[in-house]
Formats: sequence, C-alpha cells, structure tokens
Amino acid sequence: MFNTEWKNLGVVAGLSLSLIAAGCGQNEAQSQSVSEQMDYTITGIEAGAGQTETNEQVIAEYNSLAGWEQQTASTGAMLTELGKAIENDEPIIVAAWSPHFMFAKWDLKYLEDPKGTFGGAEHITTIVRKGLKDDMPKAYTILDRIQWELSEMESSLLKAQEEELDLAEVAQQWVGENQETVAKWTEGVEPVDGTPIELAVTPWDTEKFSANAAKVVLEQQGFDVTLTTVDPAIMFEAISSGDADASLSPWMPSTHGAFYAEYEGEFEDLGANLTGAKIGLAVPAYMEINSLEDLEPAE
Ligand code: PBE
Repeated sequence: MFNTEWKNLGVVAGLSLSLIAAGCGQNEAQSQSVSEQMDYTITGIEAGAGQTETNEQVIAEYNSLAGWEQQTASTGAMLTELGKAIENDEPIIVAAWSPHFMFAKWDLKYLEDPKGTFGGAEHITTIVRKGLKDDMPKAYTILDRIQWELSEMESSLLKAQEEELDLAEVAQQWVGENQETVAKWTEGVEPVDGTPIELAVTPWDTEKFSANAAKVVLEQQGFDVTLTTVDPAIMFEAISSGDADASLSPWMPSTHGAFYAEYEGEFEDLGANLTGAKIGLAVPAYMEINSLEDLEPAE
C-alpha cells in the first residue's frame, strides 16, 4: 500500500515537474530578445566568400554584435535554413546579396548598416591578365564590351530557380534570345579558329550566369573556352599570375576589395559588367528589427 502510494506520488510529481519545465520554456522564449532567440548567430555562406570576411568586419565594428558568431557552410545550406525559419515564423539573420533570387522568393529586408561597413552599391567587374590585350586583342575587345542590365540578370537568376535549370542553360538561352546585344559586343571582331581561352569563375549564380554567357558568346566567335570554378582569392591569384585569362566575377568595391588591393597592378580591370549589386545582412520582413544596431550583444 505504502509502496503504491509512493509510486503514484512519484508519477504526479514527475508530471508537475515537466509541466513546470514546459511552462518555463515558453515564458523564457517570450521574454528572450530576438538576438538571444537567434543564439547570437549569423547564418553565413562559404568560408571562402568575400562576404564572409565583410561579415566578420561588421561583427567587429558594431557594439550591438559584440560576441556574435558567424556560422559558415554554403549558400545552399544558408538558403535551406532561411526557408525553414520562414516556414516556422522564426527569427533568422543571413548573409544576403543582390542580385539573388532569395529576394523574389521570400519577403526579406536588408538591415540598415549605419556605419557603412558593407559599403554602398557594389558592381561586378571584369578583370583580365596583363598582356591579354596584346596576345588576344579579339577576346579582349569582346570581354571589354560584355555587360548586363540588373533586370536582365535578375530575371535570368529567377528563371533558373523557378524552372530548375542550371545557370549554364539559362545563359545559353539568354544568348540565343539576345543576339542583337551580342552582335554589338562582337561587332567588327573577326572570328578565330579555336584559340583557347580560360575564364575563372566563382561559385555563385550571378557569376555562373555571366561566365557561361561569355563562354557561349566567345564560342560563337570561334574561341575554345574553359571555365574554371574557384574561390575569390584564387580567382585574383590566377588572373594575376596569368594562369587564367579573365574573370567576370569580382564584386567591388567592398566584397572583394581586400583581394583586389592585394593584387592591384598585377591584372587589368576592364570595368563593370553589372552595376547596382549589394551585399548585407538580411532578415525576414516579419521581424521587427530594421538595423544592425537593433541587435543586442551576447552576454
Ligand atoms: N557573394 C556573391 C560573393 C560574390 C558573389 C556576395 C556571395 C562573395 O564572394 O561574397
């Protein structure tokens, strides 16, 4: 008898303890700041991305981000986390950039950056190895002319996402549908017969699109084009050492500014192939914060 009562009591005590624990958990989540709910963690992208460095600078420069960490993995992993958080109406802060389909797919907002650490507008520039102008003037001329409107780039990236096409396919279609523009890029340039040329490309959608479109255009002119995918640091090194001929991938002046400065003078910059790009930290629009300064330092 005594034993049974004791056991029952145990069950009741156990239940109330878990009820109390559950209650606490809920109250805690309600009273937690949004920064605490995010575990003072920014969902970043690839460790080798230019933006990963810039995000670290932002963490170092904002008092509101003292003690925060950046979690790096890949763009794909970041997008998965972002999608999950939005599905569950949870707070999340991610490394974001435009052009990118994430802004069309979800309702997101960049957090204001009053210190301007991310810089203002970025452009994507075309760089070539020294000597390309003399060795391969035809390729040089075409590369110098290649550029996109922001809206063209955005609709190409969105098309790839929505129709589940890879960027090489979308680039091929774009060239097919924009032969008038392409004719301007190649105007007056005599075709060649299989001259090899190597383009270095970084592994993000904008760059995959631009490099693949350049590849198709150069191939139409008779070049034999190789694309090599590398991290931004290797891209600058490859062009500076002459291992690769050109790249349409550098983001300036902030994202790849440090690499650019390291190799400045060892490559030639042909100017923007796209203007109006941007990088920053973004959150889903349902979050109440608007600025990096609305975050709270980790204790
Ligand atoms: N990004 C997209 C790249 C460049 C293009 C901003 C993620 C980066 O190196 O950070």
